[in-house]
Amino acid sequence: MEIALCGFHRAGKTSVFELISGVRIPPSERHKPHVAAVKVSDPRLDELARIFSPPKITPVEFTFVDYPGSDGSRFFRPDVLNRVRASDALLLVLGAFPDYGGSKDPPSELDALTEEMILVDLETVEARLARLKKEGRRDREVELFANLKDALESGKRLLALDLSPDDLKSLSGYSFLTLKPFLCAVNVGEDGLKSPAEWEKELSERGVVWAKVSAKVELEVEEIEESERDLFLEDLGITEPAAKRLLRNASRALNLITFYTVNERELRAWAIPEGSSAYVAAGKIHTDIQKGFIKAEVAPYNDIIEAGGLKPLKDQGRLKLEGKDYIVCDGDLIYFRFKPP
Ligand SMILES: Nc1nc2c(ncn2[C@@H]2O[C@H](COP(=O)(O)OP(=O)(O)O)[C@@H](O)[C@H]2O)c(=O)[nH]1
Ligand SMILES: [Mg+2]
Repeated sequence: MEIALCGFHRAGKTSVFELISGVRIPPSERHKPHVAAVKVSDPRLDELARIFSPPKITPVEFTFVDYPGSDGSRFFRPDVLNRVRASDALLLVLGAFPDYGGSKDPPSELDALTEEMILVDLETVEARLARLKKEGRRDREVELFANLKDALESGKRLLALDLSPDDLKSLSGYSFLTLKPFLCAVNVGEDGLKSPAEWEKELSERGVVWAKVSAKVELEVEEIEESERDLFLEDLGITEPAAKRLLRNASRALNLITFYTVNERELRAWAIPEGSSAYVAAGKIHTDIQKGFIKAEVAPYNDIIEAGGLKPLKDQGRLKLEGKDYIVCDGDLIYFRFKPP
């Protein structure tokens, strides 16, 4: 899962990237692109690790990419576009701290970014439509692209359209920006963490998943000695590190659930879209497991904790044996039976 940080120049993208990744970027490196893999902390994985004591524990990882902006109002320039298009999701950084040169109003900032993304997608849609027209086509694809054009022209994200799985599949090669799931990090000043702001309601009413960060201050707090840190955090109204807050929100915004696998070598957490089948989950691990899929032995997390392990659950006959179409639940521990190639 790759997440691209997007936002206007000096909104705080690189600072948020530093917070999430734990990497510190010196001034001489700030104009370069940055990539970091970030492990997602997961209390359930810690609990399972206590039960299974595996030699190796592998949490879910998200890859974050931070692209440098340049002066001027646009972010989605051609050089940035390819990387953003290749990402699975977007983290929109909205500047709202007092020194920020932009609007400082997160909903307007979001609208301005959305408008840019809509224009980029519209260009792709129009080019495709022109081509289809030239070929004299009158099929479903023409109808679909005409619908996309209407939606974009009326200022809608493609994500807001209720596209069928078939349509989504046929659009997957276009990497539309407004079809990518996103969440917002609103970068407020140090006073902004404590007090609720007017824009909060507006963002929430729009169904946007967002979290407040105060990137500069939170980076500074991390430099403070641990023994003194709590006092500062309390003073700022911070109950949880920004990285944790953002990653928790990311899973929600991206509609991801976690399933687990364990063997004598490794306990591992995997993220898949909510609603995925056991077949899709198997493919996440290895195409051989997917191709040779026989059955999935499923133990829900709560059952394992309640029984105190997998063995007692098995002895009580409470392991579920599921087929390819089983819809995986958040927290399932799964053992895949498959025919090796
Ligand atoms: N006062 C204040 N300054 C910030 C905050 N976040 C970022 N900055 C500063 O704003 C400037 C631009 O931040 P940067 O993360 O490089 O923005 P980018 O262009 O979006 O990558 C830097 O000098 C940061 O130190 C903040 O929350 N408060
Ligand atoms: Mg930057």
